[in-house]
Amino acid sequence: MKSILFSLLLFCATFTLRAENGHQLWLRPHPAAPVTVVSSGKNSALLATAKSELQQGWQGRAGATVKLTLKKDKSIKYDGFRLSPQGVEAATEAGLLYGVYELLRRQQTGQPLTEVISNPSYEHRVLNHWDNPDGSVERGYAGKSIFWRQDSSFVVTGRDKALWQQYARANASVGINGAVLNNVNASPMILSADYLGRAKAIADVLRPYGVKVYLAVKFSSPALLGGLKTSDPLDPAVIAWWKARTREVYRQIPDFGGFLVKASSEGQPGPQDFGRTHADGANLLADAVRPYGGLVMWRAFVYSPNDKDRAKQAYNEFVPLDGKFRDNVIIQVKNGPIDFQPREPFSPLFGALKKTAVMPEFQITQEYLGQAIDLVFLAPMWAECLRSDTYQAGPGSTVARCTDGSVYPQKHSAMAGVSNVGLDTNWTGHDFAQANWYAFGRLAWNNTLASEQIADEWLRLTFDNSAPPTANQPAADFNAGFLTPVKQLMLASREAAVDYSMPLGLHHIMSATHGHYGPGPWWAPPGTRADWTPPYYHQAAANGVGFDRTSTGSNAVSQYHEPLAGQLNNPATCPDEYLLWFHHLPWDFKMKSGRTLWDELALHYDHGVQQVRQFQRTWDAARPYVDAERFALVQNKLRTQSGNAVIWKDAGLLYFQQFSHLPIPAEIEPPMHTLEQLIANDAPPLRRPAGQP
Ligand code: BDP
Repeated sequence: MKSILFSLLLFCATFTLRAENGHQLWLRPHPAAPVTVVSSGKNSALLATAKSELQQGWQGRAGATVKLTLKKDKSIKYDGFRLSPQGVEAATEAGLLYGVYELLRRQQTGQPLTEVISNPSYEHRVLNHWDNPDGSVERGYAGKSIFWRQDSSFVVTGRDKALWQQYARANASVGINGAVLNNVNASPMILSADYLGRAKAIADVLRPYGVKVYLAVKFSSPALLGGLKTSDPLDPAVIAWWKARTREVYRQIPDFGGFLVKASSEGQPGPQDFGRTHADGANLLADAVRPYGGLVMWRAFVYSPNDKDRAKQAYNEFVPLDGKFRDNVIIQVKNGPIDFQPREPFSPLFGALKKTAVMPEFQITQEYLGQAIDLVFLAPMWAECLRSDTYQAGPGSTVARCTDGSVYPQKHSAMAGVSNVGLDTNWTGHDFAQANWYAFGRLAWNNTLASEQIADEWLRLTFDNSAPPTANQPAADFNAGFLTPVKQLMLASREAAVDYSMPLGLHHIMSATHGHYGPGPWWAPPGTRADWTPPYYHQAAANGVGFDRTSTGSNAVSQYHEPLAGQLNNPATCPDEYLLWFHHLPWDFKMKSGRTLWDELALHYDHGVQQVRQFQRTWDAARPYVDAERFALVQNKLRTQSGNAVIWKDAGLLYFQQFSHLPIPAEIEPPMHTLEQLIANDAPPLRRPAGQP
């Protein structure tokens, strides 16, 4: 009997380990205690979701009763809620659902259930999927699209629906309430009947989780799809076409969120093709969606090859249009003025548009931060941007407060994240990239949340109890043996990535050969647009390195408000992190540390590499607490990251050394490659973990 029991236990343990392929995300099932759920209001789909989540996940007292109460209350905003030991109160059904997820999260992470009011910072918390109609994903590193398929048969299978439901649930559990289903480099076909039909099917699955569907549209759709002679936003036929198409969208998806538009940007058509402004373009679509309560998210990611400093253009184009946009337009602004680099100062558009709603756009998919190979936890990067003081309306006008309605009156507020989700079993390629999806949702809900708390929650939910406790490894060790060191690793990971790739304000020095993964400070194939090549950004020469954006350079610094502009303009007061972003400085420039710029650069590069080595040790020591499958995947990726960090460091140092002619400081690890090797290797892909394309 005993031995049968033992085999059974062993079987269960093995099964538990085998099942940890990461697909459950932070929503791994736990045996639930019985609970009674009492609710006010009619039995809607959202309420049914809330109830079933409670019943599936209840970790509280067996037989407890939880009340879900719909109630208007001045202290509750949007889909916020009041949580108390009795249950959840909210003004909307979505609010009840978010309250339930908060309650379950507290139970699972062992936080007390005191009375709390929680309101979202932003009304709309939206994922942007860069998914193409053929199923490929632009800058996606986790497999094909979960929404669209190559075969274009438009048949919605049971498997599709199951996956969309899991996706919707994951979003709702962290407060995400919108999804743009297709790439900003949009195909006009997205508004055709077949694609709209599939979008409707997706919306139907996402709705019970409070996730609204949006579409990215191509500005020239009236001509390309509608066969009109023009797509001029002021042309009556064009206006009528958008109205009719929008009516059709809402007929299929009555709660459709609205349109996202990339226009007059990177070759995409836009109002400027017709001599019109961004406001003319955005307002055309805003008027079309207005009768249905829809929004237009209009991107400010614009730059042209002729501009002397790409970093300045968005501000130059959009600030003169402040106040000219309809109140259902939100200008979607990337966190930095260039393009999702490992570190950028905040975009000067934040706070500068005072009569126009502005929303931050973050990149969850790690295009410039190691893709699905490197372990990089992005919450600290986003928090750095959100906490930056713009001074635009006096001290304390942080990016967070300038976008969430605290500083400027704005009808709508939102935050967007470019999704890292694909068909991979674990959704995001790297198990730790799930933490970035999670962090985006949590920060969009609360834009002051500490990265430490986000990492803590995510680790507990994603890993706790994943390996059954044994006599040698009791569960109590989890905190000391796993949580504390791995949390440290996560919190240090972004700075490490900056250090081994683009320290001290360097930016855009990656190679395009690897789709922006590896180093390429030399990368400038003949005939390429200068502003797409690294030498445009690092400006390395015998007299120094860095982009001069000071008042005597491109003067991009003047787009920031005082006292920040003055601080950034002076190399003595500019923070080291942004030094080479704003200044071109001699190699022997004396840094705040007393070292020369060259030595400091070398130390940062080396520190990044040493950090990844430390991450490997930390992870190896965490082995007893992690199931074998996820342990091996992360270990393997860290190994690759470690090698590639050395490649980054060697490339940076050896390339810049050609200009500095200075020796590599003796205190750091000497290069393992030659520059010739690295440049020659720029063609084939860098080493990747086994099994990865
Ligand atoms: C860049 C990406 C490109 C996107 C573009 C955008 O490399 O694939 O289309 O951003 O945001 O970072 O529109």
